[in-house]
Amino acid sequence: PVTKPPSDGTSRFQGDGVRYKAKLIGVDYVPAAQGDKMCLDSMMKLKGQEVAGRNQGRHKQRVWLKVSITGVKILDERTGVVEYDHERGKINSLTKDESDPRALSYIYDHEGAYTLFYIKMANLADPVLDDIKEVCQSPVTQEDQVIKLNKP
Ligand code: I3P
Repeated sequence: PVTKPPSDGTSRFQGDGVRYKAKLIGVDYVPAAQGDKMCLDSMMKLKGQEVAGRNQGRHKQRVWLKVSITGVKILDERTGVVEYDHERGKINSLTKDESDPRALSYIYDHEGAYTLFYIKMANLADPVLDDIKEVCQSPVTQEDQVIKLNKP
């Protein structure tokens, strides 16, 4: 995939970034940041739970997925509350769901605890996968440096 040149201040990922409508299929603790089979097993398990929930009349949580230069944020659609703020450098194993063109997953590494997020987009997942890849691969910007320097 082609990576865009370093941020020149006009990137669509600046500030609030790009917003997508989605639903949270599920969240699962996994033992590692990587592993194709591990991801697929976790996704299959979450999908099973989704089906079981639907059979009991439950609905997936509606969310907004925001992709920006800092990473990915997941907000509750109704309240707008940021439920997850995922730093781009800690996003691993971005996976396209081969069984569902609208779904994707990734693993977030929070101080060595790994959590898989399985998300169903309102539309196709491909453009979102590309956006997340682009953000996670883009070179360190001045803004990142400033954030790092300001951290205690
Ligand atoms: C719904 C249908 C939708 C699904 C929704 C289901 O079932 O499968 O496609 O939304 O999930 O309830 P039904 O046709 O019986 O109404 P997604 O395509 O976004 O998964 P939800 O209830 O979790 O929103």
